[in-house]
Amino acid sequence: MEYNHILFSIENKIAKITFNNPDKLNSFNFEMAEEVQNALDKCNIDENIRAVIITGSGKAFSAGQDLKEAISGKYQVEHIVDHHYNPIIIKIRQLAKPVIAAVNGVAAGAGANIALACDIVIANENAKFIQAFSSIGLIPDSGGTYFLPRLIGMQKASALMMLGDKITAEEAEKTGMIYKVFPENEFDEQLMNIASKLAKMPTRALYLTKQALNSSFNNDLRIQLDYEKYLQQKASSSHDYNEGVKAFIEKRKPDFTGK
Ligand code: T3D
Repeated sequence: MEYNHILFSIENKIAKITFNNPDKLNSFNFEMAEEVQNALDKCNIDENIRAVIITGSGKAFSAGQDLKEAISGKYQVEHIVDHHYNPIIIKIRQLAKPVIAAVNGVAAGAGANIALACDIVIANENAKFIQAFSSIGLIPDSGGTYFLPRLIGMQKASALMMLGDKITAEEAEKTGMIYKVFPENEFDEQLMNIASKLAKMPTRALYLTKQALNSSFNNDLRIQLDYEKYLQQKASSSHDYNEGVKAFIEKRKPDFTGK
């Protein structure tokens, strides 16, 4: 597929998907949503990729749905949600590699919630997060009502979603909505440090960790313990488990292959 609304690159086992519609703050139209899904599929399949970055070009991460497309009457809202956002969220959660949201600027509406679906969310100090939906008479989608209360608690999630407040990256870090905020001049370097570290880690174990976390809030303790046992057995049959233990005993750095 040719990409006209995103940039896609692979370097040192790290794939980067960049929303690239900066004049409209990287808001999502039909084609862009398809391109993002296609790129996520590539990241999942390509064994050479061991970490994925999602970010935006220009001053925004993403302002969510392109509202001009939304009111054009071309598509039903439910079709947009079904076609654009739900598959993106599922693909991120099922992707067998860690996904980092590098929130370089404002993240609003579905843009904010796509970031929150990622495994690790970091933000530039100038970034802002806005559950912008209530300001235009919509409800939060793209998994917002699933992830946000789990990240920051029901009360704060409910207030942010109803009031549509803009919160800073610093506040987002404080509330546990995101992992870390970095100063603008350090952001790219810190992002690459995290991505490079992840790309050298036991990818399979990271994926199994993600699977455990995906079901953590839906299981009771006994079922989750059983699921951990099942996933741990799988992890222990990997090349990287063998290598990790050998390296520890031999007092050297492990050379993980991701298998
Ligand atoms: O079909 C459905 O709608 C269902 C799906 C819903 C999913 C959703 O994501 S709903 C939520 C949609 N997003 C929003 O409501 C956010 C709208 N944008 C804003 O509130 C503001 O732009 C921001 C707070 C994000 C940033 O403000 P600011 O002052 O930094 O920038 P700006 O001047 O508002 O925007 C710059 C340009 O981007 C401007 O274009 P112009 O006037 O220079 O030609 C603006 O119109 C455009 N832009 C920003 N967001 C969108 C957009 N164009 C289309 N769609 C957008 N979402």
